[in-house]
Amino acid sequence: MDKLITIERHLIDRERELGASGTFSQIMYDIALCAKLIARETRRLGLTNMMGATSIMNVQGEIQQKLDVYANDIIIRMNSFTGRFCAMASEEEDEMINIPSQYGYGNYVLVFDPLDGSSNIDTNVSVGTIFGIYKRKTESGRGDIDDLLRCGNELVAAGYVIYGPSTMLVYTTGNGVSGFTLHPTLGEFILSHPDIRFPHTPKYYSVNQANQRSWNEPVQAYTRWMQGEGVNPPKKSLSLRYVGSLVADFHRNLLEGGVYYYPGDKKNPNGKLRLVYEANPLGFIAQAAGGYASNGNGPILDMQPDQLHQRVPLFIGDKTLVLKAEEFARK
Ligand code: P6P
Repeated sequence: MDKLITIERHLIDRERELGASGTFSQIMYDIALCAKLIARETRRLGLTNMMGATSIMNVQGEIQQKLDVYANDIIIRMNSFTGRFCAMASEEEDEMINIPSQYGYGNYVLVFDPLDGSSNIDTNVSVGTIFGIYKRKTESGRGDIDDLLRCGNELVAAGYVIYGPSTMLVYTTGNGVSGFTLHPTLGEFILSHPDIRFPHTPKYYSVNQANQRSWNEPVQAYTRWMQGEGVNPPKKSLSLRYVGSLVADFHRNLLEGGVYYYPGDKKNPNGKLRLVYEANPLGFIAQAAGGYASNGNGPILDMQPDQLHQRVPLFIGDKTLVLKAEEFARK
């Protein structure tokens, strides 16, 4: 690689372009540092006492993995004292996260899933952190729930970190998607994927087909269409790739072309994924990369959340394939 552009350099260049104050750049540095700290633990998991589960069940009704707790604590601690945020929300926290008053309150809001797919972590499958950043809605002081329950269209930035064979941080401010790879010896995130866009021809569809019998007929018909049945199926036949880790599936589909979907079913009509800190940030990234995110009937990013942990059916990735899901739903 002839020219090393660190995430710091990239952010400074963007700051100058936008005439920004620099606070956003500072936020991204802090998130990048959290990613480095979490990556360090994921890389040596089998050699430390961080493997396995705690005895704690989170608000999602899932047993917290030790690394869930570590990642959550790191992100909260590293972003509380900076005075850049007025409120935060995490998949691992029942309620909104208040900023201790001694740290001061900033004009930004952070929503995040500290370690998505963590049930895979002990088997060395890629997992990820998902984050979204808003400007505050309330005027000043301590933020409140209205700062957190926001439409995805109001995001000022969103990104994810994928802890895989390499650690990558991918983010957008809505205008282009940039990917950075953590250099293992320099300890810096280096620009490796300058302008990520969904490829024109998709290769994959990602869904847990074990749930197929519990889907409604439009989703079953959509899946059969994916497999080449019905009218005008995909020109290039799609392969099924499903990791069981949203960030890993989303990242592969973003780079190689494809769609991920987790539909509702008879038991869980709103599916499994959460709107505020999973569907919205990834939907914002998908849109910036020429893709689309839908709840099966319309844009995820237009939805007004009414609860912090509300779930939403999610179809995300290649725009044509996601729009096709909406077409099946209308039949
Ligand atoms: P299932 C991980 O728990 C997660 O939220 C996503 O990362 C992943 O795509 C999905 O759930 C897997 O769920 O029901 O297929 O095991």
